Amino acid sequence: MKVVTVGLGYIGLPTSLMFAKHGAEVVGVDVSERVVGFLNAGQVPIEEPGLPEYLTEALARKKFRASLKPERGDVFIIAVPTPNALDEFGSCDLTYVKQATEAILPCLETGNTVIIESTISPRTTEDIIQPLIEKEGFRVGEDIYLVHCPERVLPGQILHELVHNNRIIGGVTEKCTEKGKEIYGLFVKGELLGAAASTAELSKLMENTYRDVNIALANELVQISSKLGIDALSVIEMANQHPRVNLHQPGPGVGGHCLAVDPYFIVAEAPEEAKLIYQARQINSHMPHFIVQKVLDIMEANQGETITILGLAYKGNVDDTRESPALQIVNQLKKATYYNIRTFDPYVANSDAYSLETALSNSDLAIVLTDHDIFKEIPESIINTMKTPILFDTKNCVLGCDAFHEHYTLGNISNIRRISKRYI
Ligand code: SAJ
Repeated sequence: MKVVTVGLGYIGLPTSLMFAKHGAEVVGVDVSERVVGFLNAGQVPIEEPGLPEYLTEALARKKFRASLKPERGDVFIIAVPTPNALDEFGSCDLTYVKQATEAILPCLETGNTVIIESTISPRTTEDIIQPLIEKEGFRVGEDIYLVHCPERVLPGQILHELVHNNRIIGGVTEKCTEKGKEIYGLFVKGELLGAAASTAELSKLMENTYRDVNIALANELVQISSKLGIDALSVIEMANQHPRVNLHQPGPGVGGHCLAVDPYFIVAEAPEEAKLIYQARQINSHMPHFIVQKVLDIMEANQGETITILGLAYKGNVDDTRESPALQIVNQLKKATYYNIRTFDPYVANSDAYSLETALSNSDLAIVLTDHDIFKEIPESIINTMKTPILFDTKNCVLGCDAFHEHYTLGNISNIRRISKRYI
């Protein structure tokens, strides 16, 4: 089987290499000369555990090569980005998906399968992609099999989840679904769930929306509890003892290219109906501002000068800063205050400090915005180099905080006080 993948990013690359590992001949296509050059030279341009080894093996076995142009094959997989459009509700911008589809059209032959993996707004496969293919004279379901197979993999665990997650195979016809199942059956050990293409599209969006709405509930609880002087984290712990309750964890906001983006695709299609989904987005988008306010309160109470931001990535142990609330917090602090702002993220190239030690030395406040493992245990010797050892752990992930003289979380943030003068 020859697979042509269009888009070699966080999804297209691991998917290509997974097909290659399981015996398919894979041509990965990307518009970026840099990405194509890197990959053919054996270098992986993104941080994801296991990928470098998969690439080395695929290149050595001549099962994978990267190219700027699509070519003929049996299966075409489109895995290109779908950002929010710059319209009222941030609808799904299908520009790249349409361009990728147009790019493969001249290569299509009867019997081929076209798979859309990109996250798309409901009805896109049938209303937009199918007509593009049919205008070339093919009949979808008879000559070309068209399927929407949304990805569900968690960054940081992509290679494991590609194999073990259940997978929705949304065919335009039954035959399309069957073809999709055959193709993913090459490596997927989870269940292959047949569905209509439109069901697959909306299910994918609802999975991320479910999480976004639940995180919004936790973030709203933080704001309520902060006003009432109640520890939100203890409330969550207690409430989750109920057998049918699973409150999510609050944080500095919701980042990444999924939860912070996909719910708008639903809102844009049905704004009158998607009120809760929209409101949840508003709550989560407000969290960076809430955090900045609390940071200002802490700094004011302690008359500090330097703030150290620990973590810029949108979540722990990844290098991805897309939609990261940490970046918004840094920008707001830089714009609205005269404090010295120092950032440190070992995964992100352009942070200010190059080590935890240089980041914290002489600082007045450490704010943890990303739960990287390296921040979970901060050595006492480093904490002692701070001018005022105050921690604001927005991810509630730092262990053994005794060396900090004040330790704030989203649970106790209503109790900000001035620390003893002798440490200032
Ligand atoms: N977050 C919280 N509280 C929580 C959980 C997460 O504030 O209780 C925040 C994280 O810090 C991060 C954001 O939410 O900023 C998103 O992180 P995540 O780990 O929930 O999800 P992603 O964006 O890395 O991956 C999601 C996954 N979807 C679901 O869990 C439903 C993944 O399975 C999808 O494949 C991926 O989106 C995608 O590509 O759509």
